[in-house]
Amino acid sequence: MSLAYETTGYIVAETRSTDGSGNMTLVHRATRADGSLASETTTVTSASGLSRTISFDRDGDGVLDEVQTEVTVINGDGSRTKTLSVFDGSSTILARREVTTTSADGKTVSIARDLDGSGNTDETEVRAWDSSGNLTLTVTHLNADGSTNDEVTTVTSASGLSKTRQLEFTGSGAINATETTATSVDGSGTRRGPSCRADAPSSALERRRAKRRRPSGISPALSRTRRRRYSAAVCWPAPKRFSI
Ligand SMILES: [Ca+2]
Repeated sequence: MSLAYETTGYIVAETRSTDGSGNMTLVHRATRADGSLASETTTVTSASGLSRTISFDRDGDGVLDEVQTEVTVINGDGSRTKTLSVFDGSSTILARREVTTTSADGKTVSIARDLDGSGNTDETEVRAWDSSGNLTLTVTHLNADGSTNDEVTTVTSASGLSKTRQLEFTGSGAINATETTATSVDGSGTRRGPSCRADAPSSALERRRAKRRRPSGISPALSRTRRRRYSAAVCWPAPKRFSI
């Protein structure tokens, strides 16, 4: 047990204990000057270290407000899958869940997020490094039926000097805009770009979604001026110049 004073004026005590099976319990208690409990956090870690439960009583009323569980499974191929679940204080109502799978070589990380505890995956994120160290990051938002709503893919070179971002916001798979950022290597550190190319919206759905991204200056027409304005709308942050 250790005692310490927090800047808030609470007295903080940490208690560690280990049961016969090797499971470790860490209790973190903050008490007020009058001895009443301000908050308490209990962390139970399994002997293997692969499973952990954290219980929060944030206001010290003796009733749990949130329970988090984190379970890691080592798969047959050497990859690891970690599932983080956040529940209400009763441990029964799921608030959100995140499942992260890391490949054995650590070069691919896939995350599936259920942002509202509905049981469906709302967002996926995949980070993949190739043998040269280039990183491809793909963030996909899913509809309730599991289909793709929109997707942004960002490729960053190993040097970090170039970045390409592709936006797809209809779920069709067709890229709606490509933004590239490059930094020169001439020694002066001059940064060029970003430049952005946005393809003209091909459907009413794309036009609506583009309009939602930035309400002004949207036009589905193909005139050069209007395509520039469309690029300005879909490329975010707004680029300084366009290549159309
Ligand atoms: Ca409470």
